[in-house]
Amino acid sequence: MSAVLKPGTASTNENQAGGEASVNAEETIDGFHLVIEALKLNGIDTIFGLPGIPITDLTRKMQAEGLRVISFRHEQHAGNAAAAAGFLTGKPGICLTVSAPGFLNGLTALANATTNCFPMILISGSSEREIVDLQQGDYEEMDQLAIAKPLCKAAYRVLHAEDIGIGIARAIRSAVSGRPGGVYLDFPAKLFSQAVDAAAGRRSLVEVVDPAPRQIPAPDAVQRALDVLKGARRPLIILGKGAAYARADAEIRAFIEKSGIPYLPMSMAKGLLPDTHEQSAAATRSYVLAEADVVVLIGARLNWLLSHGKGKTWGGANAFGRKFVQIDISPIEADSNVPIAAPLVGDIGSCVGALVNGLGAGWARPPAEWTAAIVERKDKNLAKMAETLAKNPSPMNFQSALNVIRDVVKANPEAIVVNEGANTLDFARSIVDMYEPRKRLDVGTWGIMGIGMGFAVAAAVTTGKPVIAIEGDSAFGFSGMEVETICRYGLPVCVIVFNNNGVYKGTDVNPRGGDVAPTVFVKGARYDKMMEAFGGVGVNATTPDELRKGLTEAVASGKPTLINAVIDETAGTESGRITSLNPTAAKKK
Ligand code: OXK
Ligand code: ADP
Repeated sequence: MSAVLKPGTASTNENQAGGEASVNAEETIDGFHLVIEALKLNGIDTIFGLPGIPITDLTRKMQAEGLRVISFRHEQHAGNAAAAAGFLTGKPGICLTVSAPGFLNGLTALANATTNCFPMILISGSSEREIVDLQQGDYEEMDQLAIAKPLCKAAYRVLHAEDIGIGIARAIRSAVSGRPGGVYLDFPAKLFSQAVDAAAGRRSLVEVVDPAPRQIPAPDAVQRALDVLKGARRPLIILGKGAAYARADAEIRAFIEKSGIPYLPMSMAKGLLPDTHEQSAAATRSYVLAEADVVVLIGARLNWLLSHGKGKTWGGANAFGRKFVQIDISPIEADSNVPIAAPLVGDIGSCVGALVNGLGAGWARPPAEWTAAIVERKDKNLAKMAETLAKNPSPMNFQSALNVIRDVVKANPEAIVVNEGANTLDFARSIVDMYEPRKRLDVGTWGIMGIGMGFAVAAAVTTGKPVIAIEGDSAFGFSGMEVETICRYGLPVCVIVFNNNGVYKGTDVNPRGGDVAPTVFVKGARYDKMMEAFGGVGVNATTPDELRKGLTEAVASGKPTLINAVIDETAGTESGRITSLNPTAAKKK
């Protein structure tokens, strides 16, 4: 039932003086149900959240009305799940939290989603406006809207039930149109019990038409990009997670294969084309970045992950004259770090499609000396990697454990990989090949820790595919309690904790004695027992064979599993491959 009757209009015969018609005229719908109906009208079927005042009843009613409600143990992970769901489905992921503290817990995920250009909506209940605004000390008093605003793409508050439809429509359109991002929606507690005439209430709901409209690039901008590209001797394409999000898989493949230009996938663009593709230059990243004379950025920003497009990574003084073509939906992204010779503003499908058409029959593939030099270096690095992976040290190191996961992902290319940590992240990125688009979720633009279990839950819930979460032991700690959530919903998630007894490694020593060093954890911890505590499968793997058996069984059975992969505690580098960002470590070098 999705409507309520106004107080005093009970549906008994004695009150129905006007008969059936007058009862219908008196029928009302409350805020709870308007929210639910507005979400359903827009194709939202899953809510990630954590119940409590004032949204507990909303979660119950949502479930009763057929929405899937996935309840977490901490709002940050519900928020991360919503963000990942947004990336994976292209619809805004919804996170629902209580007021002030719950809202704040969800805010990190909202800000991270915005930074990553993932569409999500954080809906938080809030306390009584009149008391909050006069700062009279309400239960969980906080001006949530003001706090959320600088951390997301848009923020709205709905005060009247008849505005719920518009509020939700604005939130959806804001989250997915243009550059996607996080949106905050503030629902004061009183909103939920407000009742309005049912027919008028339903008429106020909005089904958003074309929420993420295509944005066609200007023909002169396309021509400019083609002209720059045609002058290239050493062209390179960089695919970012925006390219994965855009679902322009066919256009991107056509552009790469028709142009013959080597490409480099950013971490979450891995699999857009299989990592084994002959034009992938991932295994010779430093070389191509330093040498390319024309770089086509497709849904990738020139931020820290690409060394801001300048400096040593890009060949230093040799870089003079390099030109960038940048395809992005945001018109203000170009020139953010270095001048962009040919900005191409529009949605990736339309922009890349236009470039494919523009290549024409007369297109000359890149000079063989460029592509051959890449292949030579790439083959050398692949051979070196194969040699490393063939080793079987005892205890396991990152590479020998990841070699197993590499094989299992190859055999199960539909599996979704979630990856966080420092060394665990950096080694996994280059060792575990991806074969299909949008199968890799990781720490993204911020290098954030704590996304692991939230992303894993979202991946399992939205796709139903096996999920393999490759987790550093430190990274896992941020969201570890959500293994209960994974067990509660019986999700096909296998968590592999790379346990080397600490952050980066487990061998740091406090020079003064006493407490252990800040980077060290309990030695020999058994993370697998955490999964067993909630009825899942726990595996303690000390060899690649044990890891292979545990992971293969987990993927086949779909049972929640946690594998404690025991890694040499001396293995690992401070901050993995980004040691240079760590001031102390950099000085030591
Ligand atoms: C890549 N490579 C390979 C392969 N793939 N060799 C052989 N075979 C294969 N398949 C080579 C590649 O050419 C590089 O060598 C090297 O391996 C590393 O590749 P890659 O792509 O991983 O590149 P790099 O330099 O590590 O990438 C830069 C980066 C990336 C910044 C984009 O590091 C990144 O996404 N980092 C995220 C880090 C992060 O967020 N950490 C979390 C914070 S940790 P060369 O010789 O060509 O260079 C934390 O919180 O504090 O420490 C903290
Ligand atoms: P990576 O970290 O993988 O390099 P970034 O997050 O830096 O990727 O870049 C993603 C970029 O993709 C953002 O600048 C964003 O505006 C852009 N983007 C996202 N979706 C689309 C789309 N559909 N069309 C065009 N650009 C998009």
